[in-house]
Amino acid sequence: EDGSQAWLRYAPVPQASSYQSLPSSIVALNSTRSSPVYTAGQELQRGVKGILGKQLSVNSTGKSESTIVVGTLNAYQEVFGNLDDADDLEEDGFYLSIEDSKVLIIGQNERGALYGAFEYLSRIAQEMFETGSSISNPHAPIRWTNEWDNMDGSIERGFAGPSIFLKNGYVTDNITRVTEYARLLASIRINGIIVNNVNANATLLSSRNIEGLGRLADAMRPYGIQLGISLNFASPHDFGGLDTFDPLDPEVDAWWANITNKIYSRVPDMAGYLVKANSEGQPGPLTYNRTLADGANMFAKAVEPHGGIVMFRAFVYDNHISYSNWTADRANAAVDFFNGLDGKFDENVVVQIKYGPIDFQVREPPSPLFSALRNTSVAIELQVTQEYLGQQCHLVYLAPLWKEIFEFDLRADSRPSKVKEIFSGERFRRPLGGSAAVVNVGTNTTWLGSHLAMSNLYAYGIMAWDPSIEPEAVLQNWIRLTFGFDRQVMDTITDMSMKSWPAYENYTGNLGIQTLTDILYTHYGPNPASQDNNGWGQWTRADQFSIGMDRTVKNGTGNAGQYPPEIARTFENIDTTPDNLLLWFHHVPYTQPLKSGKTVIQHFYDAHYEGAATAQSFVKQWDSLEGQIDAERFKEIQFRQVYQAGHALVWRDFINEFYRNLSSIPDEAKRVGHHPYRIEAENMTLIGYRRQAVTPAPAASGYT
Ligand code: BDP
Repeated sequence: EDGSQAWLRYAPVPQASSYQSLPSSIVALNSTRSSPVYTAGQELQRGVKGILGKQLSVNSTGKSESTIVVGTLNAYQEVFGNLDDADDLEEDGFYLSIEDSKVLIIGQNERGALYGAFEYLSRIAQEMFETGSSISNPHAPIRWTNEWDNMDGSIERGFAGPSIFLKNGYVTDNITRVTEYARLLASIRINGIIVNNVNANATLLSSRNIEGLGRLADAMRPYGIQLGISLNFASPHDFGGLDTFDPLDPEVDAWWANITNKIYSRVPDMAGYLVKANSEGQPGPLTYNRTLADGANMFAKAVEPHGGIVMFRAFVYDNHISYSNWTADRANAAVDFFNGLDGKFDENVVVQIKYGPIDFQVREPPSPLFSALRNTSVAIELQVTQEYLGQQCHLVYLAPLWKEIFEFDLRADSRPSKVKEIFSGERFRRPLGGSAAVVNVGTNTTWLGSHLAMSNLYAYGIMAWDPSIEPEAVLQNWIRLTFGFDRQVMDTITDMSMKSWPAYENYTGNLGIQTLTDILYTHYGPNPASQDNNGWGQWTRADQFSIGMDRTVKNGTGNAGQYPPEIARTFENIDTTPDNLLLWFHHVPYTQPLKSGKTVIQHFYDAHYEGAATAQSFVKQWDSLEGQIDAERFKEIQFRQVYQAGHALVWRDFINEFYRNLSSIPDEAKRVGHHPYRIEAENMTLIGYRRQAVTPAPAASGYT
């Protein structure tokens, strides 16, 4: 078990033999090889063989009795007549009916039919043999991943080896893993992949690479997945040889139209473009005093004739803001930069907004931009790759974090306005909307570099389709599909996973202070000192007396005022701000009492001990599963858990020492600085060892 099959292992189920009334064949109502319906037929055959041990034939015609019929509604009705039960199908949706030996899997389109097939297989793989029929429609049309892959094959913030898409400056020749990835993503109902980094390199637009993109798209098409690419705004200048990239220059427009036509002639179903502009040194329309909307619309016009869309990132900010300015605030950037642009974007533009106002931190309120854009389609951006959240070396099950954001009610116009209703397009009646997750899979057989991290990818797809689902339920399906039916395995991995985000928050950065990692480069390991005194704006404003960002309107940066009035009032007032966002919105003395009665600083000390203790307990919990899980995955996960337990101690002591030194307030429990069982390697006399710098430095105590 090397992890490559993820949740699609199709392992035999214990009660296979008791499942008697199995259909005896499969009818897939399309035999074209690039059709997702054809894929569905093949997948059903493979899955039923693996799970139930029965070899079914696949045909493109046949009767509907004792058969699994899979196809689109149109194709079904042409052969078998009306199917009124499927009337409510929406785009990409499917109807699934299981009646003993007769199974109907009907998609609104071909992709939907494939999703239905995967749903059926997921059920039988979990021994969910109930009969009945149901319709499943997506929450939103856009359910994409973003991959931050560079042309040289490296991956920005990727933790599972080099790219499966790009190598040595070109699209890779070997697309085996691309096909496998498309299969995995189709099974969780993802319908688009952006294959290259948002910090984009224009050489992707060369003729050779366009041909390569064509090959990638060909590999994904049978899985109903559309390819998209990130663009570098300055391409007409840097790559096309023009002397400008001004979005309002007709020559620039023509250049984009031309290159876009060229791509579409090789990839006629390309999903569209993703654009990061005027952010972190990337070029953009502001360079020419044009608006962000001018920039986005230039691409929108180029893809519009082809039915493509433009995902325009809201992650626009200035990374040289002045720390000495008490009212400067990076959290204000998105609303400030998009101010006045609502309604000015073309209909095929979707503004892609990171879930929080800063940057994928362990705890953030939702971005206020979700409630500010009423006449613009939006999507939420999440991260499956654990950039600030332990980089797959720490177990952090992210679905509970996402769920909190999805369910957050922003109360726009004092009406129910959950974030999930905004990005689906429902709340402000937008035609487009959805989600994108930065995944950054690599060539490692586990895809993400860690077996347990795959619950995050699984949960992302399932929740993009249906955000109302509970994170624990999603997790348990994933556990059954990934590790089988053992009760202890189920209970243990559930318990570890559900405790993992709170534990990580506890031993990294709590009370809304952010993750406290090294901020300037690695985003890994404790480095609270790096947060302040720079232009990046992920500030804590910690000094010897007090800590936290004052984001109030009254005395601070005004960020609380970017939310609709009811929410703004909650965050403006220290008494109504939840403890877990206290330091996000308020600058307080270390002795400020929390709702629990503890002071801020004592909470820091206690939480860091608690979080680290939880990480220690994961090792024991995992060890108790020895023999219940195949040796390969058992050992690999054990290795990570032991590492996490050690690194959690580094985190705990580093952060506690840092704030004890800064505040000069001792830990009431007298623990800080007294770790009876811990001796730093640096303090020992070790024979045959020498001291060496560690990369990244904050991964080691004392940096060495
Ligand atoms: C930051 C990452 C950086 C990305 C940037 C982005 O550290 O690598 O380029 O976000 O999302 O979190 O554009």
